[in-house]
Amino acid sequence: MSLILHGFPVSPYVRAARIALIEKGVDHQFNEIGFDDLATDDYAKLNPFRKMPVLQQGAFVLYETPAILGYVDEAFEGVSLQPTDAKTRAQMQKWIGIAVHYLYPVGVIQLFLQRIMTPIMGSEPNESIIAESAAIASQHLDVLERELATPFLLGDALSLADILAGVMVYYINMTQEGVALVQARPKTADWLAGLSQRPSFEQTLAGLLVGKAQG
Ligand SMILES: N[C@@H](CCC(=O)N[C@@H](CS)C(=O)NCC(=O)O)C(=O)O
Repeated sequence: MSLILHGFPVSPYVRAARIALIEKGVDHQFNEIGFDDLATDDYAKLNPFRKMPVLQQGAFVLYETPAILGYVDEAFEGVSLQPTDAKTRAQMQKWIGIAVHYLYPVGVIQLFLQRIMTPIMGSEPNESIIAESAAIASQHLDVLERELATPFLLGDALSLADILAGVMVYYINMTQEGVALVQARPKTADWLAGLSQRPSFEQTLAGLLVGKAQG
């Protein structure tokens, strides 16, 4: 049964799902859609909340990125992207929650959107949103620096937590403010450098963002 991932490549959630599919070695098709497509009746049938990504496997349609990541890991052969013991698994869920509830709304939706995407769309960034969000992102990255194991968030093995949190920090690190924050935190900088060099991260950098990193 063919597997299709629908999404716009700049979206960090879409990128995380693509990275998981690549890390897992799952054969799939990436259907690139734009934000206008989210408003169509057809898209509402795939995701009534009109967000991306959506994973489609025949009649099986799945939205919500953490659910997609878990399904990709559990439904297919290949290296496991989730720990098995209860405590480490709970830590993985914790980092997925941190990515969704803290890193994304501040570091991506405010800092990255204003500093990187707003100029790409031809507008002036809002410097006060940038200053405020960079200050809060700094606190988020302090937690990461304090709790990060090496070489991955949970220790020896790449997990779904690295993929989702890693994509968010990758985008924060594209901004000039974010580069300074990451470079001031050596464990975070090493972790992100390691992830960024993986083929899955390299292959999923959206064309629109190539050459836009400010570091
Ligand atoms: N809870 C959703 C969030 C996904 C999400 O916010 N995607 C953004 C792109 S990064 C989106 O679809 N935005 C479209 C919109 O808000 O209109 C998930 O886990 O997949």
